Amino acid sequence: MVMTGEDRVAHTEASDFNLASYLEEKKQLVETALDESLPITRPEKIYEAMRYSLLAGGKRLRPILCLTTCELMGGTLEMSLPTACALEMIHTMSLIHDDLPAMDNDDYRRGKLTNHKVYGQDIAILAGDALLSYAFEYVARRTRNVDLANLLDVIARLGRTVGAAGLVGGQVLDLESEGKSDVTVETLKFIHIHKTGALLETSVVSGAILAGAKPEDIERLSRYAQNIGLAFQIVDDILDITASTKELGKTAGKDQKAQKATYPSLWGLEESRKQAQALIDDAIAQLKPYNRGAEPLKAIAQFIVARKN
Ligand code: GRG
Repeated sequence: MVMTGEDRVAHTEASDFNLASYLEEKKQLVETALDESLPITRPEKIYEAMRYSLLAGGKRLRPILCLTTCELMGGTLEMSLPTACALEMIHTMSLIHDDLPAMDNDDYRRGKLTNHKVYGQDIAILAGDALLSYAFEYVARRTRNVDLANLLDVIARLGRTVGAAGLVGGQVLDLESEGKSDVTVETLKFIHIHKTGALLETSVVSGAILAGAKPEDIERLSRYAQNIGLAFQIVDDILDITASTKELGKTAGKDQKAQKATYPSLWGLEESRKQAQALIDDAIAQLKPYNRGAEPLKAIAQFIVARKN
């Protein structure tokens, strides 16, 4: 019998683990922490713009991954929650900038008007900048009970992830590839590893580092994350074709309109789905030594291919 993505998620739930309630519980923790992280002060406009996008919903996958790996490696919430919030601040800033007319030019994100549509491009750029710098301040000032060398490692990894070696580099190659008909799978992989995979990998690995995980565990979790990162983007490309604007909370069908090379445009939908599932199977194989402790990471990997937005 061939299992669909949703069958696989249900299968995980049948094995005693309820992903939906796990995600909901962690999401609530993150929502409350994010809300408390950023009170409005003077000049009110910039804090309001930052909060508008930071508290606009979203799956909160990156912070949840960080909390989950920290817990798996024996760490506590006070060790990982500030980094989890910082990951969401960085992710949110990247969405604000990605939506700008100079980049992907979208009017909707997470089912709401984009930041620049509400506050104007000037404030949207500044809100992104302010969220990015606050993320680093927040990790450095709020993290508790973490070995300082490990904390420094996490801060360095966050810096590398957002810069030219990560999100910015991936975005530049993405912009350069738009409208080109000769984009190779290798270039596409480079774009997605940097634009999407890097932050997901840092989310997974930073939780483990904060908990003081051993190098072999960090290596294993890195491989898990690289696989789910690429699968996440393949599914994103598929959803851009198959899901509606309402389901996505952002404009659907944009890749084709912008003549973007995507996995489905190179491989077709069916092969793209197969490739995403193969990556998820590889990711799950990395979790074998952790037995039942790895149920959440396993279920999250399955959720990534089964998701509808
Ligand atoms: C980081 C300095 C700096 C600049 C940003 C714009 C840019 C450079 C990079 C683009 C990064 C980007 C938007 C990548 C796409 C990642 C992606 C698949 C986003 C969707 O993530 P979900 O589905 O969204 O987790 P939610 O809304 O659920 O959080």
